Amino acid sequence: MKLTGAQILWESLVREGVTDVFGYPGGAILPAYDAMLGYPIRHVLVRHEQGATHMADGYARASGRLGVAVATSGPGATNMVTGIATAMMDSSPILCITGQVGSKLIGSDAFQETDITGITLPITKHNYLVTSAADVAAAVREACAVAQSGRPGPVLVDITKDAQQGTADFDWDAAAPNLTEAYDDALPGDGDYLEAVELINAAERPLILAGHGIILSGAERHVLALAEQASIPIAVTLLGIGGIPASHPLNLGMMGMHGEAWVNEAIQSADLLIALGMRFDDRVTGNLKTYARNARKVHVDIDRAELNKNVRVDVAIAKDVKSAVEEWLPIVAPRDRSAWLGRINASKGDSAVRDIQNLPDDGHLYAAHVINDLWHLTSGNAVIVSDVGQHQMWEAQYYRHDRSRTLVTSGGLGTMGFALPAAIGAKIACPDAEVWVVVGDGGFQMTMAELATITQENLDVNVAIINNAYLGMVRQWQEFFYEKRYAATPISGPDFKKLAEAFGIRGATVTKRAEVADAVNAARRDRRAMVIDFQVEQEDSVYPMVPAGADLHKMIRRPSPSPIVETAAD
Ligand SMILES: Cc1cc2nc3c(=O)[nH]c(=O)nc-3n(C[C@H](O)[C@H](O)[C@H](O)COP(=O)(O)OP(=O)(O)OC[C@H]3O[C@@H](n4cnc5c(N)ncnc54)[C@H](O)[C@@H]3O)c2cc1C
Ligand SMILES: Cc1ncc(C[n+]2csc(CCOP(=O)(O)OP(=O)(O)O)c2C)c(N)n1
Ligand SMILES: [Mg+2]
Repeated sequence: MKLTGAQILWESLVREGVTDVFGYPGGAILPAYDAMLGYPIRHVLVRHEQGATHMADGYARASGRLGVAVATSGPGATNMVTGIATAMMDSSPILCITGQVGSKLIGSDAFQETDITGITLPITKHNYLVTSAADVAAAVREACAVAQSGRPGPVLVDITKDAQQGTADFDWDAAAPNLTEAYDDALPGDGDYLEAVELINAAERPLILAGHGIILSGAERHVLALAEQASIPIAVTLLGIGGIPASHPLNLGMMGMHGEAWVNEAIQSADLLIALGMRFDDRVTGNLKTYARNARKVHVDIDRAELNKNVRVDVAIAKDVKSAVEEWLPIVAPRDRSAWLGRINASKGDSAVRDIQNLPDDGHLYAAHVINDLWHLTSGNAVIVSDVGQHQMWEAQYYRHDRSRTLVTSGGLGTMGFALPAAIGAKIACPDAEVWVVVGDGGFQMTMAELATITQENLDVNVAIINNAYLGMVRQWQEFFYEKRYAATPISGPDFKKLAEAFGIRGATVTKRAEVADAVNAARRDRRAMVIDFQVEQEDSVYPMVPAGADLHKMIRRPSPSPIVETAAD
């Protein structure tokens, strides 16, 4: 069957199961846009191509399906760079399609020509420059496979205008990908699983470190079964949140810089760490020299480059975490570890009582209260898409996620402006989910133009702006480490309620705790979007905190007396 390159693009995407794309047109991608009208594709017009990539990313993280973003050449393509790097750092499977100038013009500084495959080489898992219609199908099919196989990640396909306009025979089967080992998840398992299980069976004080890889692998139930079978407590990374139910008694909570104090203490006193699908990010380990010195270490990661990269381990297994744990389960011995669990529990102290709801109202509105109330009012069932900053950490601490893929956030790149567009992607992927954006006043102002996308697509995405009139996380570092010299962190903003209304979206302003429930309930009652401006305490800080590079057990604690109960013993 003879088709144009543009038709082959959509024919291939549709056959790959793609139903939704996020994009913005322009000259070099016009043939593809024209051909798109003939295919069953929902196209969401974004307001900035960065938004398209974050939407594709949010789509992928919320659903596990490939997210697709489309842009034109030059500025359209370069606007995608931040979103691609965000997806790369967090192993999110997205496919970016860009138009390119005609193949004969490449290298001539043609109008809107940019070497996007060169620019994105270090931030894509793989990328392609396609200059002939005959090559489109194979490139698209392979790109879809590479993005989703092994350790997922972003892939970019740059297609010249003449490749879109030219014709070729479309042969679906001949274009089937033949992945090399590097992109295939059927890696032979390195490391001895018997050795890993021996360490587990012998350990007195084992601890599972559960990461994003568990969610990517679909290993949630397997890891929980391992923990329950051998009475092993679990600590989660920021991106592992939701992979293990927060309410499960063996789930201790988040580790790392803003993790629970008792979790970091447990890491430092464990005799075995079982790291599953996590990459020992520096936000997780603190000072590597003093990190978990008493512990032997088992590490399972599908990407062998992660093994022995940051932390030297005793058993390194390059394997999909689900198949690794499946192999272990029949031979992991049930054991009574009540002494170890009791010790961790004791280190929580009285202040582990988390319900800050019951504290007396001192007239101030605290971000932690807002998030805790949001958790209660949504029965913990919402998909929360958080941005980057203090509010992100409070979300991780005070919204208790019991289900996988219900927290979508940028961890590795820490991309402000991610949340609003990523939430749009999450809502399109999961139309029945209740989707909330939790975003700072700084990050919201980076991508708030996407409110127009919400209106145009008639989406029910609610937005909780945690408005402290500061670039709060940076202000906190200035308070702790730069003698409160607040250089460039006080930030003004528009009247967010009026702004929302200007976009045709309901708006509300909340300044007191007593008003939180009414606003959240109003947002939830109606199947239209709403933006709530929660004007919170301006100079509050996230506790506990391990200063960057400090020993994990040396945390800065909330000074007492404090209006908010700490989450761990002081
Ligand atoms: C302001 C801020 C503060 C932060 N503070 C903290 C903090 O206090 N605590 C914290 O935890 N994080 C924190 N983070 C996030 C941190 O930077 C990292 O993003 C996070 O720790 C990474 O978690 P991860 O290793 O589980 O996930 P990823 O970085 O996504 O790594 C996943 C790993 O799983 C592997 N993998 C993928 N698929 C599979 C599979 N099928 N089988 C096996 N392995 C697989 C991958 O190869 C990769 O190594 C913070 C971020 C920001 C922006
Ligand atoms: C694109 C981008 N620029 C700068 C930063 C550095 N940074 C990290 S947190 C933060 C402050 C975020 O402020 P806000 O969105 O208001 O959230 P808050 O911390 O106040 O909750 C900044 C500037 C970043 N992470 N991303
Ligand atoms: Mg702020």
